[in-house]
This record gives sequence, structure tokens and C-alpha cells, in this order.
Amino acid sequence: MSAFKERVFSGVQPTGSLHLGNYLGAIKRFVELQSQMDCIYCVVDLHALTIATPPDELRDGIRGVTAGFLAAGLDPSHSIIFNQSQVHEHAELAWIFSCVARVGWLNRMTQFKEKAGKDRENASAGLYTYPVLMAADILAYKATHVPVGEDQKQHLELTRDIAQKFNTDYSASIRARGHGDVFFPLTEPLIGGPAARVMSLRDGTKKMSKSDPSDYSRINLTDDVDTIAQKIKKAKTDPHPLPETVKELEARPEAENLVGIIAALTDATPEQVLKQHAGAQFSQFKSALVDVAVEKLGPLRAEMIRLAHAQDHIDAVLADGARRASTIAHPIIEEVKGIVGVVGAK
Ligand code: AQP
Repeated sequence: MSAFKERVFSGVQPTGSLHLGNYLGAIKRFVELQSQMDCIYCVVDLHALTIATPPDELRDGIRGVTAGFLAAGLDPSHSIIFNQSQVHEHAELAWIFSCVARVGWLNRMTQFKEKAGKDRENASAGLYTYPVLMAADILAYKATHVPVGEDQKQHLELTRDIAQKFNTDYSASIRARGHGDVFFPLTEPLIGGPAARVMSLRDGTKKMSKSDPSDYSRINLTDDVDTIAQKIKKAKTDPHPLPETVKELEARPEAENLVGIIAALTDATPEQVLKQHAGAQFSQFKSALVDVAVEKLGPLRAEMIRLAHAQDHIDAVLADGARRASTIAHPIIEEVKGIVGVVGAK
């Protein structure tokens, strides 16, 4: 890894509205990393095509996620912010990687199984090869670190497998072209903290997700104060007061989830939250959570609403980001073409 410049890449799909899981598991951490490494953040619109989305909804979603990035504190003069389809190198590298990845690897991807459900024959081929495009997104920049929620862990492992196989299969060509022993880094996932997997407010065993049919399962970043309060008050819990130790939360998924959410929102640990709230009934604890959620998410929502009226600004941010992203990706993809032996590449 030390041979590679430290670089962060991550993406968010413009499908549906951003929720608290996307914020705490990913976007909040994107902002924290901004001051530590070079960061590239992408609205992965090609990924959104894997599930049929009306074109107007997709356009709104791309601008909506970008507004969420900016409202959360991503600074486009510092980080690169763009949408995937504006940098054609992602799709080009994805094809080469689809010839490196093995069908057996893709068959093991649990997200495909979950999203395709019982009607697998009818799922798009894009949904099946989604993790290959994700590997291309990351490796087009030789990114060394990827902050994601826990649900993406398996896809990150596949990215490493693809990098490793490419490095091995083309080792002679890589060396001959003066790249040393390896061309792609083995990217490190950055997964962790109390909100690596925020769960549904209706079922503590299911991930909070944009595609859950119940809006009460999630807090959207565009929810107003009353809606946030109502959703938290209606969140499923159990009849016991909050325990004193994190260990005692283990068999209580809903309680564990709410403790994790308040911990992540206040930059505390679950232990610190329990120290403050042990013995509290859920009615009391939920009121504290509503106060924190409204305080932290209110300004973010206000800025997202303001940016919804600033389409030209959003489009300019994406165009500038795409230009800067392309400057990094283009020479890397040209090298890849040379390594695999395509005539015409340098
Ligand atoms: N519940 C979650 N807890 C923690 N992190 C989460 N992420 C998503 N859900 C949670 C993280 O958010 C980033 C962007 O996710 P995405 O939109 O690219 O893909 P996704 O995981 O498919 O998101 P959803 O909301 O769950 O959508 P659907 O319903 O379509 O499946 C990623 O880093 C992800 O880990």
C-alpha cells in the first residue's frame, strides 16, 4: 500500500431520498475524511440504472444527492464531487474488469440476491455486474481507502479480489511498463463506528434502506421536525428500560439501533450514551433522541432545501468535479489499456 498515494473514493446512488443510514454510515464520514486525505465523492448515477428509474426522477436524484453532500459539509473546492456518468473511464474500466472478475465471485454477492429477490431471471444484467462497476469506480483513481456502510463490505472484498487478479494476471506487462510489481492498490474499506449499519425503525434486524416500502422505517434527510419526531416516537422498541452495558444490548436490536444512532449523531460511544441514559424508559430516551436528531439534521435539511433552488450551482459543481476526476482517471485507464495489450493505447 505504501507505494500508492493515499486517496479516498466513495459513492452514493441517486435513488430515492437520502436517509439517516446514508448520512451516518457514509456521508458524515466523508466530511470527516476531507481534512485528512485527498477525497473523491461520486453520485453513482450509472449504478442507479440497474433498477428501472424514471429519467426525471433520476435527474432530480442526482442533484438531490449532490445537495446532500454539500449541505453535509463537503467542500467542492477541496474534495472532488461529480456524477459518475460524466467520466466515461468508469464504464470503460468496468468492461475490462468484467473480463477479470469470475462468475463464481459474482454469484456469491448477497446484495444481488436480496435485490433481485425471487424473480432473479428478470433482474437486469447490470444489477448482477454492479460490483464490477463499483470496483472500476474505486480503482479508476487507484483509491486506497473507501468509507462505506457495513452493507458494502462484500463488494469491497470483491474490489480487492479484482485488483489482486489484475496485478497477478498482467504482472509481466505491469513490470515491463515500469509500474513495479503491482498496478492497483488493495483498497482498504473504512467501516466502523456506532452507525456502520443503521437499522430500520420498524424492525431492528433489517437495514434502514431507501427502498423499504414503509417511510416510517427511515428518517429522510428532508424530513421536517414533526415528521422526525413522529417517526422516532413510533419506532419499534422493547418493554425494558435501557441497560447499563453494551453487552446487554446484544439481544435487543431495536434498542441497540437507537443507542447507536444517538451515539453517532453526538460523536459519542454507545458506552457513553448508556452511562447517561441507563435505566431510562424508551419514552424518555426517544425524547432525547428527537432533540438531538432535530438539532443535527435541521440545518442540513434547510441547506438541502436552499440548494434545491440552486440547480445551476449544483450542475456547475458536478461539471467541475467531473473535469478534475477525469484528469486523474484518464491516464490510469490509458495505462490499463496498454497493460492489457489494446493497440492504440500508449
Ligand atoms: N442503513 C445503513 N446504515 C449505514 N450505512 C448505510 N448505507 C446505506 N444504508 C445504510 C451506506 O450509504 C452509502 C450509500 O448507499 P447507496 O445509496 O449507494 O446504496 P445502498 O446501500 O443500496 O443504499 P440503500 O439506502 O440501502 O438503498 P436501497 O434501498 O436501494 O438498497 C453506502 O456507503 C452504504 O453502505
